[in-house]
Amino acid sequence: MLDKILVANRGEIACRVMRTARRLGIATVAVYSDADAGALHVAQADAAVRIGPAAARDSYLNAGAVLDAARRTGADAIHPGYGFLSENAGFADACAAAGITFIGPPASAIRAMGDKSEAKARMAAAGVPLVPGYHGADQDPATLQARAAEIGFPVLVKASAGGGGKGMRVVDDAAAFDDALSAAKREAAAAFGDDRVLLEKYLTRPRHVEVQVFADTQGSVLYLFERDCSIQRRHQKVVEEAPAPGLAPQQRRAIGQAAVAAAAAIGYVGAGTVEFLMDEDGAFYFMEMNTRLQVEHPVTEMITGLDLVEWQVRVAGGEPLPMGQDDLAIDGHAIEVRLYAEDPQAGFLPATGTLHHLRLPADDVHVRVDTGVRQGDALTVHYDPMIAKLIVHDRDRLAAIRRLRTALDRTEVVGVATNTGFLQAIAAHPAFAAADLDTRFIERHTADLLPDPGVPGGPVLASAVLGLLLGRRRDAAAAARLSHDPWSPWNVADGWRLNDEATETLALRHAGTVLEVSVRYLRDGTFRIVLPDGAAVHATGEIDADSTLHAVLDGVRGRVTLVRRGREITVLGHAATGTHHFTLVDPIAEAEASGADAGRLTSPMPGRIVAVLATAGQEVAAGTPLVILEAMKMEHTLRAPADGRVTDLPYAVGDQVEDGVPLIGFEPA
Ligand code: MV4
Repeated sequence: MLDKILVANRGEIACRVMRTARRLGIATVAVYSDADAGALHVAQADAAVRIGPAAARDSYLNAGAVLDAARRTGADAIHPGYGFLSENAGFADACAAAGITFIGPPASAIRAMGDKSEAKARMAAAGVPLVPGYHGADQDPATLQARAAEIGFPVLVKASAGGGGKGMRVVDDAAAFDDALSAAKREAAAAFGDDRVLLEKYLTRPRHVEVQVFADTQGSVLYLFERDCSIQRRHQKVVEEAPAPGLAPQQRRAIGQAAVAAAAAIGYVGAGTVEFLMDEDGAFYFMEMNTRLQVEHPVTEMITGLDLVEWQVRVAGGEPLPMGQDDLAIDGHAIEVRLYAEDPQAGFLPATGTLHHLRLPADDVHVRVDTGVRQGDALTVHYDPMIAKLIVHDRDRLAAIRRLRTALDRTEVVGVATNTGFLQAIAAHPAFAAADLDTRFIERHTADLLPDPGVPGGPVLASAVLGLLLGRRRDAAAAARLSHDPWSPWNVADGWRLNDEATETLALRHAGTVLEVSVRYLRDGTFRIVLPDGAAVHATGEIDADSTLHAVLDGVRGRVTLVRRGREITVLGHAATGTHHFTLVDPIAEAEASGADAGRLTSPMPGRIVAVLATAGQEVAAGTPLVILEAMKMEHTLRAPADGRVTDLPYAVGDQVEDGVPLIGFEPA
């Protein structure tokens, strides 16, 4: 058994690995960048070593620094988690050379699965089903055209050096093939420096079904059943579940055995995932193999009752697999969703900020929350914007969906935009309940999943206003207690006026719309709020210590979480009401702010300029794309905020820019 494991990762996976290590009585070493000095995974480790500045390339991707930390702390093993160095064959070799156990597969297996074409060739040789296609070395356009015709259109042209959906092009008929091939080769050459392509039959409604495999150093290989990860956005998984809905036992055995054959063919050791495309007719085809523990491994743990990190540790320590294939069985159904700091209403742009309010569902027999953050933590652009994974389990899929909806209802985040509402919409969607899944689920149901935020209903707006008024009253009372004259009338915030009840007009901004309400302070200390549509609401209530607003609106008692920070008010209700952010409009503060950056378009995060689409002096219409920034593995297009003229473009393609730097000078018309 290993003695001390250094976890070469951060966030929820680092906390998760250390949780198992502690349970097994193994010492843990965390590594951290300057941005993570106060992070949860550092606090939970027995020892911690700083490995560099915030940027991942200088810290968590710095193999030398990680190995040095292992040597300095006497760690006899390194767990890479996922991402970062987890599929870096050179790092696996370096660990071996340093006499440190790499908790993962041999470097040779990582290399074998790293090249997509080589991987497919080896899978074909091992009898693992591949999508009908052509992976040959002859790249003559005439040959490719002929092979495409044999495959039958529609055909997918894929960059051999590509992956993750990059460099793919669908060709619907023979007439379009030549142009599409030329474009695909140009893109592949530009993106990967290698213009080789492969051809495949295009599956029009595939599901992404992956199989968890495990192999030990004595040659045993098992499958731990499958996961359906079809609900993805831009090749980023959003919802994962186990087992895959609707598979017959024979199919389950067949895809499991195919995955075992794939792992055995490359001499695999440790935890691995073999990804397949499953067609509507139930046929499955090898897509790729991931030589690491996956983000979504908890759903497999929940249906098998196993701890996959414990298996990793034991296998890395030379032990045989703890169970045989016939000992494994599926119990119930599990679903995982990834709670991200991103703004679905802004094209899922990663969100940064501070987690001023963070309330996640409590763990119980049906709910597991894996997280690496705490209330008060800052989320930066340096790393993946994951806040937590919510994993639920129950006896069957519909019961698990109900658990998921409840868990999402109990998820409250204020301080950064999140995808909570988007996840709730998926969990509530009839197509999800019907397991009508394929990789274009989100694309097909976008209108339902991303409705316009719209103007919030009366109770939500009234609650926000009531929260503001009660907060002001509480702040005034606190100030009075601190002042030299607690009973001074200047310390009262009840709008008292001689001979009449006071009234006040408030303006709140919600999703870009300013909502005006008027408030009448009634003699009994309650309020009469008139909403923008003219409806009047009698309101009273109180806010308790944990930000719960107990409101009585027109005699109806209700409860929402209400978080106020200065002029920002967030109302978090149930799925039906969702989360609504309001900003109290302060005309003076807004006038000061708007003068500062009018017409400047600044970089939303550190990144690299990949396109400049305008020239200084050019007149453009509102919404015209001007600059494209690449950051966080995504492209972000900065557009003209209004009709006007571009006055300055200080950066060129290829320039690295920091967060907040002005990228475009712009004069509104
Ligand atoms: C395909 C396909 C349809 N037909 N191959 C996308 C990324 C890479 N893993 C393979 N991908 C696909 N390959 C054939 N012959 C559709 C996809 C695909 C996809 C696959 C799995 C999960 C999400 C996806 C999203 C878009 C396209």
